[in-house]
Amino acid sequence: MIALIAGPTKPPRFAQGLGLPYLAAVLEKAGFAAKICDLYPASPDTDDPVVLDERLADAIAREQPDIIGMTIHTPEFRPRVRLAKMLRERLPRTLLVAGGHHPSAEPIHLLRNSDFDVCVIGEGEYSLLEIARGVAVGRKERDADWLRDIRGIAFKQGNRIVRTQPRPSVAELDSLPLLAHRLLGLEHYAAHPNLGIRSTGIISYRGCPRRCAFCLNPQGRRLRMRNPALVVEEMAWVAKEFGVRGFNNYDNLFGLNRRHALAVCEEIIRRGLDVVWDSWTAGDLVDAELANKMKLAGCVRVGFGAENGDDQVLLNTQRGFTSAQHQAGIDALRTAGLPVEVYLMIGLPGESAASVRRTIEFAKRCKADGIALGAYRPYPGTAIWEHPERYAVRIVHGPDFEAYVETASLSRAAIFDSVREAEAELSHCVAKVGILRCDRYAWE
Ligand code: B12
Ligand code: SF4
Repeated sequence: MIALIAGPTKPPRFAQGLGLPYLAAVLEKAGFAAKICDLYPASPDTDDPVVLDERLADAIAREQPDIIGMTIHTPEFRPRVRLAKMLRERLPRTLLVAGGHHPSAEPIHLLRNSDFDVCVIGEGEYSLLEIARGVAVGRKERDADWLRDIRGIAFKQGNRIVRTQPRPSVAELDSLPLLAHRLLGLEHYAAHPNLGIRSTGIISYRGCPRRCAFCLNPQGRRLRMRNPALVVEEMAWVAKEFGVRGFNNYDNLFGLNRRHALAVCEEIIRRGLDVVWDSWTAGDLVDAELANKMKLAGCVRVGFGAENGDDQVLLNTQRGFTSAQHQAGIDALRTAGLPVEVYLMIGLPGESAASVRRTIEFAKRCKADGIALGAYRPYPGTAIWEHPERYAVRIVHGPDFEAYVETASLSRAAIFDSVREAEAELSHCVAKVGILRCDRYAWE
């Protein structure tokens, strides 16, 4: 059996990633038993994350899995390494495999500093399947040479770390089996605040050719589209099979391929599907036609990663659009009757008091239904993390990939003050303003 863990939380929880259901579907199709552990075992007596992890580790250990796969996002580095240690203590011979954004960015460091045996880099479906096949034929030695034949991984071999050849991303998304939603137990999730009902994710394509300097995307640059009819068929199947009519569209940017996005909307409309969904897009991608089709197809909320209101900061960040383009997109969506929530980050390359002012003015005039503000946090594997000097920022590193950025003219304190001042000023003129990320680390 293969146990798969994403960031486990106590219920109620309203969103779940699609990485594990995709991995589990491929494993099951090949005949392996898989289990997804996304929620902690019922523990009404405690909220202590260490105790919850202990209980999860106990529950998994009872099942004696052959492999445990775990998703790691960078901010979750410390608790996931702790959980891996608990699992290793209970299951000395089980292969521990890490995947997702953090292992894709820092596989060598993770293997050197944790109990994980293998890191899967990039999309994990076929690397994990090959690992499972190897374990199934008795290749259980955790540091054995057989892992060398598997592309797209790094693994421990004695004191050395071996990194294999990169694996090309999944070419034919339509060949992937139906998502293993069944293993998530969708009935245990709460209503999604954006939709007002229970929901799950949906993806119509993978990959992103853009090069935002703060982004690491394990899906790679190559755009791969799913057949729109199959995307909509999946939505219909989820609604029928699990009674879930809400969908969070996890396309990196809905509308990146305009014809494809229109085709997805048109197919939902043609089939008369009774679904609601939210999505993320950018200003240069939506116009009146697409916005109207999205509305007709059941879209009820759009998130905009505008990031900043200053065009030079956007240019420095290689974001690929201007604030005027964003405004045009927001206008098109709102005219179509779609609420728009704009996400803004302060502290990107080139940020100054003047650019913060422009961001606040943009937030005031853009007429978004909600504004979410945050202080930019750099992540490993991104261009800014790798080459801060090229972006004229200073990265201050703490333990476990905790880090912050200072620009030539804004210190950490000034960036925090700017976020708070922006929130205070905007709360007078925008219906919904919130701070998404603006916390000091324990070591600061
Ligand atoms: C849905 C989602 C969530 C959901 C569910 C998360 C979960 N635990 O599954 C919720 C809302 C809970 C969430 C929370 C957080 N998230 Co989130 N989330 C997303 C989102 C929008 C979609 C993820 C998804 O389903 N993608 C589609 C699937 C198919 O791709 P995938 O997840 O990358 O999985 C593939 C590969 O990565 C790999 N893989 C992934 N896991 C594993 C595991 C194994 C064993 C293997 C072999 C392979 C493998 O194979 C998969 C299939 O090809 C992404 C943005 C995005 N567009 O990806 C952000 C994103 C992943 N989240 C992010 C972050 C930072 C967080 C939080 C830490 C935020 C916070 N500060 O609290 C928390 C952490 C939660 C947690 N406990 O783990 C960042 C990660 C950045 C980074 N460098 O680490 C992203 C990229 C958003 C961003 N740009 O900032 N998130
Ligand atoms: S942040 Fe930029 S590069 Fe990353 S997925 Fe979104 S648009 Fe693409």
